[in-house]
Amino acid sequence: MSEYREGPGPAQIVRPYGDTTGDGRIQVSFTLPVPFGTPTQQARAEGAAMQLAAKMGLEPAMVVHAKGMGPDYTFFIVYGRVSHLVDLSQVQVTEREFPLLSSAEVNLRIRSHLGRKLIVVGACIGTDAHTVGIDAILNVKGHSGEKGLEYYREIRVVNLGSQVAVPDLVARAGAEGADAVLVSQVVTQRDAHITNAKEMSAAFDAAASEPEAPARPLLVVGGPRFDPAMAAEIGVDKIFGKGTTPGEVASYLAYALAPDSETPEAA
Ligand code: B12
Repeated sequence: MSEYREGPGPAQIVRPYGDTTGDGRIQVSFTLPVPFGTPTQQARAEGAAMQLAAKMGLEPAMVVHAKGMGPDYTFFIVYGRVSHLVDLSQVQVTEREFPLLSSAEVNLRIRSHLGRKLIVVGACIGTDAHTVGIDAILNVKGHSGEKGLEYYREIRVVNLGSQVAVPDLVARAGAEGADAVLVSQVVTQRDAHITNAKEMSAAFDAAASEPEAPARPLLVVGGPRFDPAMAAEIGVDKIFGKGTTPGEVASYLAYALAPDSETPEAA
């Protein structure tokens, strides 16, 4: 393992860079339930923030921004130095397990493997009304310069929108003969995204265990604060996190549901 050193290059041990290379300076923001009204309250609030910064190992530290958030809360930005080192050799990255395909390749895979359109049912479940993410994946206009799944000739998309109850999602997926169910969860307060996703996967498992029920569809969950490594724990097949593009999702669907093709891939 190489040692920490100043300057550019492939060092394995690195420190944060604030004002100068390797100075260990970082910036953190947080909110405390303390008022920021009178000068005395402001001094106490900043003192509270400094105490937290010291306990977090920021030394020296400085409150560079403090702002009252309503009568009882204060938002802070603290700038300070940490002594911790980052060992890049210990960083674990989940590699994408499927190749990225063009839309033509995805269509060809589906056509030659399934011989019919691949059916995708999408929804934002629970009380979550944040539809921009799932729409970015499903709607033809897409995201990040990539067309959404509706654009794919061999994919039929049923977008149920927001605040869909899990029993309704299960029923609709069954009625549509869904090959894959795509669920979005953006609100994460009290881990609602995890609870809701687990409830959803359990409901699909239960439906699939009924006599003569069709196989459980592929379950795909997405949202900005999901950890993609949690799929097994949540009981789904795949999790996509922040910054996902429609092409990645289409490629995964082809990989998972139309894995082999006897015919050569389209250009
Ligand atoms: C727009 C927005 C809204 C809009 C939503 C409009 C709509 N039709 O979607 C409105 C104003 C309605 C709204 C309401 C609320 N919001 Co809001 N909202 C946002 C905001 C600003 C942007 C979200 C967004 O559209 N991002 C853009 C999309 C493209 O990104 P994305 O969602 O991450 O999706 C990408 C990936 O995650 C992934 N993905 C997402 N889903 C899926 C699904 C699948 C299957 C796959 C494969 C991939 C995938 O692919 C997408 C493309 O890359 C965020 C803050 C932020 N900057 O993120 C807050 C935010 C999400 N909202 C928040 C909150 C608290 C609320 C409210 C509770 C506020 C309130 N008190 O009323 C309500 C809740 C309403 C409800 N019932 O859900 C909080 C959530 C905090 C938390 N920890 O949960 C946030 C983070 C703001 C904050 N910092 O406080 N909100």
